[in-house]
Amino acid sequence: MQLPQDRRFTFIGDIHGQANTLLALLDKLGWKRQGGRRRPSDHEFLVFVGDLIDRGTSNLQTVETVRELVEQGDALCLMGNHEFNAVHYHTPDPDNPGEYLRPHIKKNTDQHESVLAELEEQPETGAEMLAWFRTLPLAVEHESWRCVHACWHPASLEVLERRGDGWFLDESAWVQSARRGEPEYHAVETLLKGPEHPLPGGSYFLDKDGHRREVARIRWWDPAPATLQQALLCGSTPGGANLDRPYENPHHPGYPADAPPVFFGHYWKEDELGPDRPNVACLDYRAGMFDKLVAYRLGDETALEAGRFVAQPVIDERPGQD
Ligand SMILES: [Mn+2]
Repeated sequence: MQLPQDRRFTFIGDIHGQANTLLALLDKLGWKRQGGRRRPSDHEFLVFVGDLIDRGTSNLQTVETVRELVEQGDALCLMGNHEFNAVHYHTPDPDNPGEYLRPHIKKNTDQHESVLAELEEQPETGAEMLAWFRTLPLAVEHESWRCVHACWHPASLEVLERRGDGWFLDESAWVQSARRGEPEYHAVETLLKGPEHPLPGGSYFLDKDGHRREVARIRWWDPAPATLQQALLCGSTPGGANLDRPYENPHHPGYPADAPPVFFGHYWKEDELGPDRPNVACLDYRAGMFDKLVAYRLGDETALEAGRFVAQPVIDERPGQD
């Protein structure tokens, strides 16, 4: 995989099946329809951070729109945890007849429900979509930026196959990536879902789907969080936990202040638009919760700028919404 020369790069956060919101964002970015295709404004090239699907109302159209942009040479799309999970959900487990690489338990089926409903209407689309998901890079590096769905983690990248500017899961590694204990499993967990850290003994919080969790996501990009309060990302206040205590994690990744800017999604942000550090930008502003879809237009700035974020509020097309 080779990145194009002489293009300006714009990064787009998690879409989660909001196709008309994506089209509205492309309009806002100045991409005009010409002969049935959307063409870039001003040599722009789009980099999608992944999570095209799940939760939304038009998943298949979102995939089709992004795939068209990729195939015409105007975009690349990284694999998000939702694309990865979809491949596993639909792939039979070769070692356990009747089972799938991602078990069809209620939690997993619920998370994928909006896509399953659309595939029931258009069953012919599924196989082709999943085959395309399998080809997506898990990380991409350019001389002036890096991109991954959740966490930039050099040790995990070493487990993958590097081809040109991207890192991929080799066709033979898909089964290992479903087996806890295999290096591929842990690499994918870290890159696409992000590292986690246990809460203090016995405490828990409820995540965005109401599931009880005893480990929390961390601000992996922070070079050295001093306390649990600073390190942990918890959806709601952990039951009974005192987070004002030292954060001790010898595996904390941190992101070096002198590295090229890194773009990712995955971590829901409710804050004002803006970078998380001068060279770190999470672009997930909760399109999956009908909030907004966000892009970052990279120029030659040395520190990322709030003014370069572009937001499109989600066009809510659920029945009863206006
Ligand atoms: Mn996401």
